Amino acid sequence: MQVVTSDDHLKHHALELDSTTLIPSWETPTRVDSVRKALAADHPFVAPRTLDESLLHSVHDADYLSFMATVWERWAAEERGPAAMGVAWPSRRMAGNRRPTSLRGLLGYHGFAADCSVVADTWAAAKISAALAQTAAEIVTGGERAAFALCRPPGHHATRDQFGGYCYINNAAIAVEVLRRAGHARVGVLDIDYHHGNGTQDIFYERNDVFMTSIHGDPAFEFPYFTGFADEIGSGAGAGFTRNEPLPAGTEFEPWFAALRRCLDAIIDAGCSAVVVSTGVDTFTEDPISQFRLATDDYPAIGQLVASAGLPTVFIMEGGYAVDELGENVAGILNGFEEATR
Ligand code: SP5
Ligand code: ZN
Repeated sequence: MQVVTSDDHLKHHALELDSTTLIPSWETPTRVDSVRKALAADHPFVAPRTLDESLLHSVHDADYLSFMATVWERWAAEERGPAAMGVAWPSRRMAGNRRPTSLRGLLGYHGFAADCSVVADTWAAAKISAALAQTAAEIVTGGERAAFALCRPPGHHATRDQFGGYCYINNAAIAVEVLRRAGHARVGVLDIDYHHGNGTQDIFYERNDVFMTSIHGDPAFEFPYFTGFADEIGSGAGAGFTRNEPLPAGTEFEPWFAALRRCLDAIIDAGCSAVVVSTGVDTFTEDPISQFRLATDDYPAIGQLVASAGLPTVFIMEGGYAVDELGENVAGILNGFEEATR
């Protein structure tokens, strides 16, 4: 399977508020090395094509995009330290709809979590990451059965107008848009990252041309805390086109895989003609920030099941923070998929 990858992510490494300490983010540049090392022998690496900026505008609001393009310049001009981040967010008992003009105000308005910040090279890296997703989707619309975008930074937490959860541009949504423009009338999203794909859900919540599914740590105990409950099913034209599978801490492979079957069946039943897999492997038992118990040996079966749907498939890298085993776990999914399609 072609793997779309680039070195342009390397200078992006944000700071995150972990408990009470600002630390170098768990979402590290070394993650890409781990995945490349595990894929190099069996999969060709290809470079990204030029980003089609109109895709960014399909997925994100114009005022968000213009803020993100200039936030670092503004932050540096005010000399406020190594990473730009919010300190206050418009929340339930505030009016909240007025877009601020101050830098601190905008950082709160266009962000939603203190696990995420902007450094000098963040926006450049995020745009290349989106180009990786675009390219993988174009490889698939060009006739390949599947492709993998080794995206970094990840994307599934980024909403129409907010960064957070280590995500700035929603790469999975970019891939969906490429597939939609190429004529796929309805696209399925299978979000298997340990965390709820709140951004992807937000972007497609009122649409019936995208069937969004997510399996994740129950927001009753896990980030992002406020979305991903089973009763979130879409609204308006999109009612019935979102499916959430929140699962308890300590979930083992068998119940997790049963949820995956339900999600894939729902995507097939909805008549989707292509699928985007938000491929997080922070479901791994040794992941340092997560609480599911999948083993390295479990990942090939995931790829096999996805392949059984018989659909053109775009795999997008999301989370996974056990860096030493990250590559092997991703390779398990991709190799399982390929073995099933051979
Ligand atoms: C793409 C993705 O997987 N984003 C995940 C963002 C989760 N951020 C909140 C993590 C909180 C981690 N606290 C763990 C404490 C361990 N010492
Ligand atoms: Zn995650």
